[in-house]
Amino acid sequence: MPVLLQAQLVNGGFETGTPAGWSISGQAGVRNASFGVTPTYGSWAGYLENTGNGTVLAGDMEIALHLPTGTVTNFVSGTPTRGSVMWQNVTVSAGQTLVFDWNFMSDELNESPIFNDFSFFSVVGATSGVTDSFLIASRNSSTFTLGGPAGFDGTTGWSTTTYTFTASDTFRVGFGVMNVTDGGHNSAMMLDGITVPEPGITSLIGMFAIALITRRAKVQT
Ligand SMILES: [Ca+2]
Ligand SMILES: [Ca+2]
Repeated sequence: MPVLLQAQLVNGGFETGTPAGWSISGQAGVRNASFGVTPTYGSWAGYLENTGNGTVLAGDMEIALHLPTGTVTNFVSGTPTRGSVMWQNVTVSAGQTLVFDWNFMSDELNESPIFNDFSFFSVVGATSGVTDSFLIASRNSSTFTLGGPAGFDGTTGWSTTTYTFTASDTFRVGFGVMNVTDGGHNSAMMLDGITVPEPGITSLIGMFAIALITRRAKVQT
């Protein structure tokens, strides 16, 4: 059996009740059900928001996440102002996946669409040259259920996103929430169940089957 690289992603479910293992630039932490949204696994979820004195500029986010200049300002039209990011480095083999649950919420839903607050995630390899970034949700592109936690107009509800690593490398996996046009009317993203599963059981079964076939062929000759 080959030795598999350990993914080493830690506290992806935030069940320490803290963001331990994650680096943060801006305002981020954890929330439990008392906040008004139930985590998808266990008692705690990660939480990032885009309003407040602790938030940071797009350029600060790009430096923290190892993203090219302009990445964070080009996700949507309009001018991003301030927000928050959290990240963690994880070592994986090509073909492994990153899986996470997210729930975006905004206090902009009854404001002008120019306040197109958004959330995103990024995956940047240390040596492979892989630099991927994706819009997750925004005030204008997402579907919301009105209501939600105090201070917000609505939530998208929980969704699961899967990303497949295309190289073996150590990747900086980052998540962010950004304010657009002004610095008011909070938007936030909760995260839970962030995992890099070990290579699938089906591929292990496949390897085992090939071993059996090889062995049988040897017996017959
Ligand atoms: Ca959790
Ligand atoms: Ca806002």
